[in-house]
Amino acid sequence: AELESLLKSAISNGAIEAVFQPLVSATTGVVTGLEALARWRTATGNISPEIFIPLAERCGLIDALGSHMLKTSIEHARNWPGMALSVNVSPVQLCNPEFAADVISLLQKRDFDPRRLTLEITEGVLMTNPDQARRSIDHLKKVGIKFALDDFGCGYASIGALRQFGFDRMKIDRSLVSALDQATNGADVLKATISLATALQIPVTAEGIENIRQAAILREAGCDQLQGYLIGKPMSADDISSKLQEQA
Ligand code: G
Ligand code: G
Ligand code: MN
Ligand code: NA
Repeated sequence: AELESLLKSAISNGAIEAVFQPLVSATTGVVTGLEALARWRTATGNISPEIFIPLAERCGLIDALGSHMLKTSIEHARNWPGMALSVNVSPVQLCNPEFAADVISLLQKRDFDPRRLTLEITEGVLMTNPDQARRSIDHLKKVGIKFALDDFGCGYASIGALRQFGFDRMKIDRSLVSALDQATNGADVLKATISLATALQIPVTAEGIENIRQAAILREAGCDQLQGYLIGKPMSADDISSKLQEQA
């Protein structure tokens, strides 16, 4: 209960910040987009999003947290013309019937091109509340916002779901990528998954790339976008600005 009230004030006083992780073209290595990730720094250390995101979901703060993240992320992305912006959205937000209209009005107020924005969602919501999820997704897609199915391969989402809900991109979970380092048939499963998505004309991002061998396998298997510590860790907005300057 104490953490809950700390979180509440952290959201309103700006103690929750966005860091950004580069998304690069698999063929050229050029940064084409940035994924915003929430960070909570306190006087006694950082609290992981693995703790405070589920807490926010449980105690009704996720809509406020999500809208804070979207606002700060687009404020920063304004300084990065041409870059795509990805923002994670909780299933709880997507099931709120007001979510879509709130996002659209926020983008309008801040004059941010909806075609630059991708919302990353995990598969859970597609099973628990498919009707509301579909309504929110359809509404947001109409104005040009894109959707990525996050963490693909660590749960039950099927390639069918990708298509049914109109996802624009699939993100291969980093557990599948790290499995490439073991002597199993991990590479075959990955390649088959990527070919299926590619056959449906759904582009694939590989997450959690930590070494050049993984990068080579995934590029070869048809991923058009790579992400991970090898390419770039999540960074402050200032560090991203410098990185983009170098590439320009
Ligand atoms: O950044 P890190 O890898 O520590 O994130 C841990 C988890 O928290 C990931 O599953 C990530 O998607 C999630 N996460 C990070 N930032 C946000 C956010 O702004 N909103 C939501 N819903 N999840 C986030
Ligand atoms: O669930 P989602 O894919 O949004 O989670 C993103 C999380 O993964 C972030 O917390 C980020 O810090 C973490 N992450 C990003 N790249 C890597 C990587 O190469 N290795 C590991 N272990 N974690 C990563
Ligand atoms: Mn994500
Ligand atoms: Na992920």
